[in-house]
Amino acid sequence: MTMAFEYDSPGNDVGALRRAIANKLVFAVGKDPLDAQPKDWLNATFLAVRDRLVERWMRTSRAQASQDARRVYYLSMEFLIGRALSNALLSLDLYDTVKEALDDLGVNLDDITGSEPDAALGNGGLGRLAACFMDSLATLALPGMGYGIRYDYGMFKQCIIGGQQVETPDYWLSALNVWEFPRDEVHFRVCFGGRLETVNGKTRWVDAQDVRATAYDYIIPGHGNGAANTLRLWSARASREINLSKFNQGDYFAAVEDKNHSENVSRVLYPDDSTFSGKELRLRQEYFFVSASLQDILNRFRRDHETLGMLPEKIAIHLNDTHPVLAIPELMRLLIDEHNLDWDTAWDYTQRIFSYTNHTLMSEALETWPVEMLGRLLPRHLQIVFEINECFLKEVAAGGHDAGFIRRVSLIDEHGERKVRMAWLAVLASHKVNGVSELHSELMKQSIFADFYLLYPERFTNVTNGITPRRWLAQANRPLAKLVDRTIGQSWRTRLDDLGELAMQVDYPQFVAEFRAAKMANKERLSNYVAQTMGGYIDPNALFDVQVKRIHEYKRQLLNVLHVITRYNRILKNPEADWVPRVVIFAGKAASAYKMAKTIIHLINDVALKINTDPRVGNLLKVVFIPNYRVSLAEIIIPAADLSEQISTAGLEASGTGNMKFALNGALTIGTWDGANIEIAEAVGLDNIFIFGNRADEVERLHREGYNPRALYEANPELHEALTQLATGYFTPEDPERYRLVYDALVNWGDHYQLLADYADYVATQDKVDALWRQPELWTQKAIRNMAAMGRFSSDRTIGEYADRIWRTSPIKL
Ligand code: 26Q
Repeated sequence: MTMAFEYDSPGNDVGALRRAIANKLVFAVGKDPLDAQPKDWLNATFLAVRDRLVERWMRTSRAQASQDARRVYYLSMEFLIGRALSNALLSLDLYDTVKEALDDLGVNLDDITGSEPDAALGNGGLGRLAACFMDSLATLALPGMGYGIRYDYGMFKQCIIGGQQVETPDYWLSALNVWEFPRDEVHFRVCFGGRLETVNGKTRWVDAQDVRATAYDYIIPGHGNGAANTLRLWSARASREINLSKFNQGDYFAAVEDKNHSENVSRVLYPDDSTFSGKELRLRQEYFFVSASLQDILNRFRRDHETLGMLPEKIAIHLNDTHPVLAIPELMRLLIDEHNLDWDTAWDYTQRIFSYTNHTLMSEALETWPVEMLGRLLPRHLQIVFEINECFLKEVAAGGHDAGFIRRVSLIDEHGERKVRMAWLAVLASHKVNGVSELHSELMKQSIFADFYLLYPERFTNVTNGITPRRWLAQANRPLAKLVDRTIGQSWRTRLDDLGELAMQVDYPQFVAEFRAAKMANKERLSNYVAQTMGGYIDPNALFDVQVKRIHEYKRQLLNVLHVITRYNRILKNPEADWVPRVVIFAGKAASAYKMAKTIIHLINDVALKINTDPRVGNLLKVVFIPNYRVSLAEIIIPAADLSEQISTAGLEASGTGNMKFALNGALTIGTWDGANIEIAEAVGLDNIFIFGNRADEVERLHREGYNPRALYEANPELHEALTQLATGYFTPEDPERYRLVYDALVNWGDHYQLLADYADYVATQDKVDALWRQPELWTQKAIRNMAAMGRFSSDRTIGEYADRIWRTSPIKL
């Protein structure tokens, strides 16, 4: 570096920020302040704030390199980040300063943060978990980065038209994306197709087509610690702009088509959650980002090290579910074919480098790729997988296992069309495999991975999920965060256990009252949002009963609807009784091909229409489906909830993370003994949570021994009434058959998710919720106890466990 290299560190007082924002507006955005729109102010503010992060970012990268710490690379197909501006401001502790600077310029900060589009590069829980993990990695100053795909189109936008979900594309890059740094100089070739050739005993992959992966970097600020990490997302570029020979032959369109074809790889996020569909483009996406990431990782390592000898000591690669599992044969290929390592060394390194998190036990979500497809697209990888399998099965056979066992653990499923089992490959190649809650990690060992658990018991472990308190309390719930700050100070942002000090506040009426006031402010905000975006009034004095998450049968939004219908019927039979007024709030997207999930959305809206317009009900019961659930909407809904619905069939929700967000924001949970609900119950105490329904072992027993939903339907008059209303078009007289299939699925076709088995206990537990609501003081005390017990569910704790027990890496010094 020459001595002439000088620059000004940006100042952080109101005046400096005011000038910086004004400068950015004029010189970078190119707007006259007289014409500037909220978007322009957003970009100007963004750029000014970004300047204040860049120094930290560079300092962090240099520290990571110079300290040569073991780096962790988090590979994920999804990062559900949401908005960046408020988060960055809070991490720099500049929120109030920038607010004031903008005030001076006649601009309201809240107006402009509201115009930022969400970065919605994920479906749901798994993608949001990855985003929380990025936040915690940076906040703990751990040396690491995330790798993923820069989809042009993120999660679709959901509109509700005539009560039904309609999807429209989310072209989130249409706004000037000032948060990303395009790194045109960082690019890698990713190959598909072609064939294998053997020359002098060495395999060569030839005649492949290729795309170019180009890097885009996103700054992930650490909270108040001067660190900033990188999330690197790959975008596909045609390796040649257009096919020149076709172009010269005068076929312009065919020439451009080729370009489009290769660039399609990073075009769109698959909007499927918890189902697997074996689409070739999806396989291309998986390999595309994994190959680019591994080339980048090895490049970086080679820059700082003479040989590859230290590779497994210096890097850890984490697989967020099986979606990036092709990283395993890709690392083998790179080490053997490109870096000339022998097979045994390459395999030893691979096993020491990789670790894997499983997020589901449901068979329909487990990835398996047809051998035929893999062989056509990635012939060398298929060959490597076969070879891994051969070595492995030999070892298993030598261990004395029988043919049935060998068939079950084989990486290749030989029933019908041959398929590669990606989860088996992940377990085999990783030194650690974890589930995401205690129950899930146990069930994982007993069910899908039972055979592997027998072979490699020491590999299996649990790391319960967590959430970042920066976004999910400090940012989303400013009224409550301020109250907590006033009461116990600000340390909870990075030491969430400190919330424990709040427990004693239940005896201070002043605090209890202020806690209620904060909740009320949040409910008013949500009520205003509903009024503005959907029309219609919801009364903030009512109990806000909330279920927001992807729509899926196992999550049992339908069970919630059955309770709503039952409540409606009860009110009609006894309108004068002393009912607790409730607003039942739903939000969530259905996968575009998931018929039943879409029908459930339709049903919620049909039931809502009937109930909300029934004058006999008035304000005693309202049902609202809020469209287009996403991170920024969750930040409004969750702080406003009184009751959190976590009612999955026991054994099926791996963890849940929404459950943690609600409890942290002072909602009480009604939930099944499932996923992290169990650990939440243990943390808050059974007196402070509403648990109902069959447990996982009972669910499993009913499943095995047979279960008779029709008998339950016939025996319970209220259930009978609700289901008959569904079957006979009570809510949709204009189309009486609309929900016949829903009825059939429950009563006649086995009720796969056992809603009817839990119905009676669920409704009875909802009555207990009402009873507690009538004692507002007691309710609030329990809500406070919930919040106070959430320390364990910080993603800082989660990431700390990964770092200690799985990645064996420690913070860098800044
Ligand atoms: C796979 C192949 C092809 C297309 C899509 C997919 C796919 C995509 C996303 C499969 C599954 C997912 C997402 C799964 C998911 O979000 N699981 C959730 O993970 C959370 C974080 O661990 C848990 O809290 C939830 O319990 C779990 O459901």
